[in-house]
Amino acid sequence: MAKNDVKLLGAWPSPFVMRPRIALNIKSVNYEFLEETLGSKSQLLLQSNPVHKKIPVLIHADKPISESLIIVEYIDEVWTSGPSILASDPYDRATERFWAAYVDEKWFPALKGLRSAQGDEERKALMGQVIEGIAQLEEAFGKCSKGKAFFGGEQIGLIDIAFGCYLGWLKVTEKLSGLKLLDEAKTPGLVKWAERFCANGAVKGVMPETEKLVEFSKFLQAKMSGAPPKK
Ligand SMILES: N[C@@H](CCC(=O)N[C@@H](CS)C(=O)NCC(=O)O)C(=O)O
Repeated sequence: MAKNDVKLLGAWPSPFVMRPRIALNIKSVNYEFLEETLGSKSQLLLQSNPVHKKIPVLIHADKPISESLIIVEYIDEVWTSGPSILASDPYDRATERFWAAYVDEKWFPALKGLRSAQGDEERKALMGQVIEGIAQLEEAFGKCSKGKAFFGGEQIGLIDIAFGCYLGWLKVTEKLSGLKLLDEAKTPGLVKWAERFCANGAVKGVMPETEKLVEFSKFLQAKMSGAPPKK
């Protein structure tokens, strides 16, 4: 597959953009990474994803595909010679899609909400949801991994990609709040899983460094409030 047959519109800090990047790495597919500039949208993005106007967008042989989890499934179905990302068993596949939807629809919105929470009460409620979600994911990890390295078993699967891509922002939240969210005592499975996921060859090069993300988060915060970023 020629590199210019596969293009990915994205940006380095986006957890959603990491997903197709990891999937393409798993399948050893070369691709051109076209970085969008913060605060503006390229013509190519607007014409490729006119409905949501969001990244990531995968452009394969001039055809655009949007929505990170849909792109990951597309990659899995097109490049079948690489390791499978989704489970072959229909029940396991349904379970993977369930948890992938859970982290996107319930868990990450609570984590993200912490950034703009108004007052201690709202912050406490959101933190409670984040912690409860992590406990549920710890339990899911035990059931899905069946003692193996990843939610997907021996290999990185859909839940690993969906949840794992939020680890950078989870670490930023830990740093800025001073609270440990993945904790040896309460979530031993996820602590080890997170280490393995971040060290995996398909992930290492695309997982942003926490310090860089912390700086980016401060920059975003300042941009939202109109103030210069704090050093
Ligand atoms: N559900 C989408 C979410 C994508 C998303 O929120 N992308 C952000 C970057 S992290 C974006 O493009 N934001 C620009 C905007 O909202 O206008 C997916 O999974 O791909």
